Amino acid sequence: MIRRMMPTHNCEVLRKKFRGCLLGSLLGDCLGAPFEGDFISAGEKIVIKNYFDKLETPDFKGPIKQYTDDTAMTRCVAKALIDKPEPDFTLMAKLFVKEYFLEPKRGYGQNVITVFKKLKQSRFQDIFKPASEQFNGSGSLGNGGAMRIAPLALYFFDKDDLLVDAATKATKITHTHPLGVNGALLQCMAIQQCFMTKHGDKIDVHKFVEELLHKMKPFEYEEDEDFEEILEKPYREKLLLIQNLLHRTYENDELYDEVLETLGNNISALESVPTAIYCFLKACAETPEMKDIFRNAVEYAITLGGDTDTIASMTGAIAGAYVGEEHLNKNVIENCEKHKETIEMADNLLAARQEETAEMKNS
Ligand code: R7I
Ligand code: MG
Ligand code: MG
Repeated sequence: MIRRMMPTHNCEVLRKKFRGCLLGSLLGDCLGAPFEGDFISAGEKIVIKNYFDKLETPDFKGPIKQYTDDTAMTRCVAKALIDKPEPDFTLMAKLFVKEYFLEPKRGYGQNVITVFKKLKQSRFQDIFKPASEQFNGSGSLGNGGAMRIAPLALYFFDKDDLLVDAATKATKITHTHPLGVNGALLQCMAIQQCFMTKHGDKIDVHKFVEELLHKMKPFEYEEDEDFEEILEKPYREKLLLIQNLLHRTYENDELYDEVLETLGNNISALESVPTAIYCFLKACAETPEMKDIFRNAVEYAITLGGDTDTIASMTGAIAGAYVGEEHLNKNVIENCEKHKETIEMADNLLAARQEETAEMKNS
């Protein structure tokens, strides 16, 4: 039985972690976007390292790094919670659709656009129906649910049941495939665990994975003892692979290839959420100084290539919830689109959460 320590974060720490998580998600998206779909060669890894070094140089100002659909949708989730502290998923669906038609060229997934169009045409009558019709009725298994889930993980950080329910519904507006939903749940739990870690404490990476394995159990098929049926536990299998990878002492090139082969780097939730978790844990295991963990995690995520904006964004949300705003580079933040609005949004989300808690106590 894994017992979770409740954090006794003071207001200052809460604010740092809310900001760290949402800024982390924004930075990963903005920095990863230029490399989306790329295969990263050894030479390009150096280019990415130099790119980070340059952005971290005090007063360096390049063209503002633009965010993509990952951030556009994350902002909608946060806005829905800020406007209606009792989660309103119809409002969330309306915000997704409004945002998409306002700025359709943010690199949305090919198929999710059909969902937006159907939602609009049906006037949001049944907000889960269009998504359930995707891919001949099996629903999308893309990472679009997981990539935008961070605000919910923050908002319900100490309310497990509400978090699971809300994250499931928020995901099912566009992704009803169990792999799409469970990917979002796993991402939520990774953020939540980072959030719950006492500020400044080191993470035990193996315990971190153990805890995720334990929490994912109710959402994946169980062994049928009578019939010895094949277990279907894809996310837990990925978590076991992460445990193995964290024990590896290979040279980096070999390890890199193994990460790509076993965890993956593509647009499906199964081959991107565990990868993001690994990027974070690898950085934790290998980085002595707290101040370097965020950069090392996000830089590594981008060097994996493939769905770089999304994997870096999910890595950034996890790492940012752990280290807090103070360990994200100020100059990098200032080079990203809507960074000020993101800080404001994090503060408003925290305020909404605190108001909701106060109301619950008074009722
Ligand atoms: O999941 P989704 O929102 O896409 C997110 C990705 C991120 O990388 C963003 O940065 C952006 O680039 O897109 O959008 P969907 O359209 O639901 O899914 C994305 C893609 O995954 C689809 O276009 C399909 O190619 C693939 N896909 C599937 N393919 C086969 N069978 C998703 N579900 C399935 C499936 O069930
Ligand atoms: Mg994107
Ligand atoms: Mg992407």
